[in-house]
Amino acid sequence: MSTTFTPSLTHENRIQHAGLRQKVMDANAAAALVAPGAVLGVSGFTGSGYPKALPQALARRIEAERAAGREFDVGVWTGASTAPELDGALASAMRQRLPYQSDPTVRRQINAGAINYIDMHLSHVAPMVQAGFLGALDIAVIEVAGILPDGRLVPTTSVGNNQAWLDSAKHVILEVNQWQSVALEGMHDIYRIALPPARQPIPLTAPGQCIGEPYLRCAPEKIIAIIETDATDRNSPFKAPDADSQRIAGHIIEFFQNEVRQARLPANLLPLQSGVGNIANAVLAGLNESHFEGMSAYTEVLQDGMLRMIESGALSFASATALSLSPEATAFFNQNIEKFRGRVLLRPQDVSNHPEIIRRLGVLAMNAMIEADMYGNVNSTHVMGSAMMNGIGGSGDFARNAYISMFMSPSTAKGGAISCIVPMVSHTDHTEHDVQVLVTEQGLADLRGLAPVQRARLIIEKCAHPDYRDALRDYLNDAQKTANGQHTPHIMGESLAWHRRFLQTGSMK
Ligand code: 0RQ
Repeated sequence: MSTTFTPSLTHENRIQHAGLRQKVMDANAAAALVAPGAVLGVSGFTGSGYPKALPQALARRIEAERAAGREFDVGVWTGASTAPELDGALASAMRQRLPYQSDPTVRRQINAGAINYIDMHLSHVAPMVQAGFLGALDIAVIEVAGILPDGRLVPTTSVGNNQAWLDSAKHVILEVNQWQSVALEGMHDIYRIALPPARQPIPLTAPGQCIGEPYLRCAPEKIIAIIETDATDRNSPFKAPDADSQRIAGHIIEFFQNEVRQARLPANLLPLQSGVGNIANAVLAGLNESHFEGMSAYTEVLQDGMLRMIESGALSFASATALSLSPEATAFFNQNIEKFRGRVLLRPQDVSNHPEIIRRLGVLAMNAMIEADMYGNVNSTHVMGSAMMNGIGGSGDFARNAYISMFMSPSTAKGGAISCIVPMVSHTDHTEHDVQVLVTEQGLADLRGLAPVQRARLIIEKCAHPDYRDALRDYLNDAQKTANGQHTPHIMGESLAWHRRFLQTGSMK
């Protein structure tokens, strides 16, 4: 992409459209425009670019309405997870939530059965909303860095589903955030994917290619309110990589080195995708210290690890839909934003996570999991089969379509009381067919070209914690003796006995 982009926005003049300046009001006045039962399409992706004022004002209004005995709830659709100012504030007011969250209060409400949570592949959301599969969208609430004289909108630190919300919603409320750097202008690539039968191939053949324009578009007459804010994105700091994460990173780097030696991957690898969380960050830190150079990323979130890789030169380009930076990395990014121009591009999530592009580029996908079974099926979302953790997020978009799909986790959880390698997963998000490599701190199982029983033997020996290996071997041996077929032997009455034992005794042992 061009590095000679000249931004139009200035810090002092963020709302440059004369007519829209008349729509500025405070958050309480804007919240009064939201009707009970409304479905809101809200900006925000992994703690970045979410509206900071309207959700809190709306939460106060809903509380007051309910105190006066009037029913009031809302549906909340986002890009992915947001922050306490949005998900936390509205948790008790939500009737419906999609497509991904990681907020403790929302999680509690989901698991109490109080919120209808629709856990979706992130690339599916925009087309399904645009096709009308999910019903009408009443109001888009979108954070922007500014508004140009002709009404084009400068996005902030995430793009997510913003263009889809602006296109589909009946009305739009904008938050213009003074805290967001005006220098973000030019670092986005907004491309619309048409619905069938008008859909065309997406002309993207390299992570750094621009195929759209750097602005969101919205018909000015749909905009019913503009709120001015000055508040930071709120991401939590990453933990320093612990020993297990470092071991996982080490196994992955060794695997990549061997793939290069075997001429199965080029010396600068293929575009990387990395999930959220501390393990993912540790893997990136490990890659930054490895000898790989000239790498690229075609991913969903750009977190601290990737920022450091860009800074060190190990990563030449990162395409994502959102930044997901710690407060320190956010400050560094904002102070040094010009260094990142031409090296970072934020795209709509139906492009960042699009199967066609992931398959074309040959993305190397690295995602965390809750548990895997000995045949390689992966559970990313449910604790003990029933309780929602966060959601599938983009992991399925990448896993199904990656060049090599890897899942990683420590081999145990809760101080060793849980084995993350189990006879049968208690919930399946990624089937064995979408999982080519499993990694724990114990080792890496390369499952490519193996049949189920071969996979099981390798996963047990390479990935399971030594405390659970014998029990897994016993289960597999017993299953081979008693199962009604030898392709994927299971003992139906026992396959979930480890989970049952944990629920009854607090330990799988
Ligand atoms: O619990 O928080 O109470 O300590 O799960 O586990 O090991 O810290 O790992 O933070 O990377 O999260 C899969 C949830 C992993 C995440 C998941 C408990 C463990 C701990 C967290 P505590 P860790 P992480 C692109 C990719 C789906 C979305 C995705 C996730 C907590 O990575 O949500 O991949 N992924 N998106 O103790 C019971 C087990 C457990 C367990 C771990 N087997 N049973 N509890 N835990 N294993 C990004 C987006 O889509 C936006």
